[in-house]
Amino acid sequence: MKKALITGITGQDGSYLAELLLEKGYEVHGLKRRSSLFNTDRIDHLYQDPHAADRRFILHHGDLTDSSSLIRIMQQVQPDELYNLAAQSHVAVSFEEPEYTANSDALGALRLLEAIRILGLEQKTRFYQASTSELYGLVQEVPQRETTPFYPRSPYAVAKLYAYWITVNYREAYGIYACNGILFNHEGPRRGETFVTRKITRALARIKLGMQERLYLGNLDAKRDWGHARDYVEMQWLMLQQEQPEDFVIATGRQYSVRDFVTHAAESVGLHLRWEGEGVEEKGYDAATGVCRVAVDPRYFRPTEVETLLGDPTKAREQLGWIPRIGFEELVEEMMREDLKEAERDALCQAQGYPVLARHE
Ligand code: NDP
Ligand code: GDR
Repeated sequence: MKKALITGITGQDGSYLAELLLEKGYEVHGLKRRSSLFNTDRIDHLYQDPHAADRRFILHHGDLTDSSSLIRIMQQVQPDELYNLAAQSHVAVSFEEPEYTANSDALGALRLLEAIRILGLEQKTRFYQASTSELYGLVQEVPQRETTPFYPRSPYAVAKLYAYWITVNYREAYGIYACNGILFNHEGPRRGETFVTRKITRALARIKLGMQERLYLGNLDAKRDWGHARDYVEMQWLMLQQEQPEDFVIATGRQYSVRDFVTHAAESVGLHLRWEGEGVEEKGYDAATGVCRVAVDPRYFRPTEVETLLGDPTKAREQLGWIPRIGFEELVEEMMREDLKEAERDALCQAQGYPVLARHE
């Protein structure tokens, strides 16, 4: 039985990848960091009693900023495949916490690669690094492919640039099977609530049910190549099954703006949008007409923005047989549907007098 270790198993991709590997018969180990409250919502359905004899899903406490925990877990598990998905993954937050972002996102990758070396696992453990389209930042070529020069535009992207190159370097220096998946934005109902897609679908669902007044966003003209996380984790696995380790761009090759995303999401649930500038006095949502107002709040602008990203997945299509199954419309509609269910559940709790936290970002 193959063993995989996933860092970032409690995140969006980690949860989908864990499901996929369990389906494929792997023993799946996950690194989770300590938190004061449970942080395993996305993987609770995979939980197995620690006393079960045939357990194939095992969690370990550790942190990308703590070498000793990484070496200990790697020594214990001796994985065939190591997926480094853990990161402080929010671009805007990286401007507020640049040093921590560098520590976890840049040095975290180095610590894992060093653990492979220290333990003499160079010929055993295959390494996947979660690289990102944010490396292209201020784009030098359209569409972006594996050979497009990088120009990172945030502390997050700069940290991920280090992780990208240290992965390439350890592959060349020590013969480790190590590769970068340069993934463009991928979303889904499990997306963190403060990324723009989920923020939109969650807010529109709550507005429709009268639980939120208005949706505030930043740069509506930013363009992204959005795919579905379920499709993308399959490629992460496939990259580790090749004869030679290589780096791949994973993208859909189609681009939409934030404004397009809001428009499609609103239409799919019968809301009529009105776009506003700052300081709007009018009512945010009128249930009688279905008119819903979206306002721009400059607090969501970034000191340096990535205006446009569009990937060219030709290499992945030709070498990995990559064809994204879930298109933009289906992605938006699935996210809207799931957030409506969540909002309905919250509305029900509220109606019964139970407190519901009004968390929006
Ligand atoms: P999430 O933010 O959903 O998940 C990040 C995971 O990393 C969580 O499990 C989080 O734990 C964990 N984590 C954060 N810091 C540490 C740390 N110091 N030590 C250990 N674990 C830590 O990200 P996604 O699932 O969306 O993305 C997965 C990876 O892919 C990330 O590296 C991201 O940067 C990268 N990426 C994502 C893309 C996307 O569009 N989703 C596109 C390209 C790259 P906790 O749950 O406790 O917070
Ligand atoms: P991104 O994702 O920065 O591309 O990084 P995010 O969804 O945060 O932003 C996408 C674009 O939307 C604009 N935007 C807003 N963004 C947020 N979060 N909130 C807002 O209110 C808002 N309004 C407009 C942003 O300015 C940006 O242009 C994601 C992360 O998953 C990274 O970890 C990953 O590497 C990249 O995708 C590929």
